[in-house]
Amino acid sequence: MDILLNILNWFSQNILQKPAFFVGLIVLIGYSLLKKPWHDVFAGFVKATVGYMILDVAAGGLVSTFRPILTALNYKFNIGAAVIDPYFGLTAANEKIASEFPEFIGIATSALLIGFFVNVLLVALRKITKVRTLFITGHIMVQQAATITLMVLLIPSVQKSPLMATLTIGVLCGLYWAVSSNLTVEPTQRLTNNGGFAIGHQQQFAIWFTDKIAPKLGKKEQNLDNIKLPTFLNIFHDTIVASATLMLIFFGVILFILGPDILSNSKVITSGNLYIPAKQSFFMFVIQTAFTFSVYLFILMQGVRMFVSELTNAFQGISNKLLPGSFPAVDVAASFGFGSPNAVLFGFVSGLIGQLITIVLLITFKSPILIITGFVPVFFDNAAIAVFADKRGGWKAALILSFISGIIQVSVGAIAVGLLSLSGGYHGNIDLAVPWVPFAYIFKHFEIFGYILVCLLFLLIPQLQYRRAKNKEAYYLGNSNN
Ligand code: ASC
Repeated sequence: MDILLNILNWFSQNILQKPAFFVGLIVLIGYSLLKKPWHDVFAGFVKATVGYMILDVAAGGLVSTFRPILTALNYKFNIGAAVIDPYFGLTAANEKIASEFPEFIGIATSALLIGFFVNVLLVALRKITKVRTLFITGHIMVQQAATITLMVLLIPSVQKSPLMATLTIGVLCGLYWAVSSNLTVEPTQRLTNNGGFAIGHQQQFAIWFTDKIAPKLGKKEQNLDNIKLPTFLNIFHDTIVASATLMLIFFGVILFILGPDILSNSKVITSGNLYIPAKQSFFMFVIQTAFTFSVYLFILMQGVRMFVSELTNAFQGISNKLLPGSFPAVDVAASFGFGSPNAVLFGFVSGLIGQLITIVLLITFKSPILIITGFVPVFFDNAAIAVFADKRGGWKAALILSFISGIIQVSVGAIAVGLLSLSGGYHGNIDLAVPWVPFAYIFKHFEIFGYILVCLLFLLIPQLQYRRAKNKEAYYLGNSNN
């Protein structure tokens, strides 16, 4: 038993929570099953792992450069509030568990493993469950397991025993990972022209909704690539030019409002890459910071291209031989390389405006809970929503849906902070607003029956998806017309 536990722990810490190696391992297994020569198997493993590590570098760089700017804005305007960002949310959730439920420390990690195996089981039984996707984004699973732990602990009977808590949380996480990513199969196949992967991140419900509603909000022909710009504005069809210019205006204004004193104050900027080297002019610092955005965006796309192409080829081995008709559900950034490149920026800016307006409203109406924009949700969620929306309903759909998402992230984030009595932060990503905050209310009011109800709802969703699929055989192939 001990040996088994040690193996599971090793797997969880070194593979499951390190998605680069997880993706590498899947490629290795996939190519081996396809009976590729060993040197191709090795090359695929290296390219997929390194590609994912490149994506990590870029995502980490974006987060560590731009998150402190938002924190500094909070300092300048003296808003003592919760930051909606999964890393702040993870810290806040862990602190709350440590102070109020000390005997439950560490259960989120065991729940994570249970959740993963529940997901594998649901895919293995896909003929019955209709679930086709395996969620493999480990760093996200860690964050979500912590937040979901707090939600499930709203149920008094779960608070009685750590074992009961671990099982209930694990099963619920597994159901969410499997079912939510399964919802993104068709939207992602449409976006990527049958790219062979799904999304396993923090906005699967939002992507499904976007894919359904976007065609009603605008015309797909009027997408961001097709917009006719006056000749000189054509330079903005280039992502590097567009992102650098936009960020120069956008963060330029914010950085000038903050000024060099705050930005070089080590008490305010406590983490990340952002600091003003003593000899650099503030003006040049602003330009450099804004351009850094384009650098990371470019790196991100490069990494995505590398690992996605290996993963999609290799997964054919797994979906032909091991788990027929299954898809890997990966980081949402993988979708950024498809559709219009400018949709990423467009969604970010539109979502941010939605968030800022809502924050001003919270302040104006003297809300007891204030929220501060966190970089991860406002960028990754809204960029993804715009990419999917633009593909199906053009720029209008992208604008409207990422704007609404910004409003929901802040307003429902504030409700979550109150409900879970958190201090310092909340997870903030769109799925952790809707449907998760309503679910948390259901747990609070209907207790264990509420829990059972939510589990049943999760089991029902793929059944409905299957029933509505026009072509049942193609359902397992992720046919984009379904
Ligand atoms: C998240 C999160 C990250 C980023 C990254 C995007 O939600 O926690 O680190 O998005 O996964 O590529």
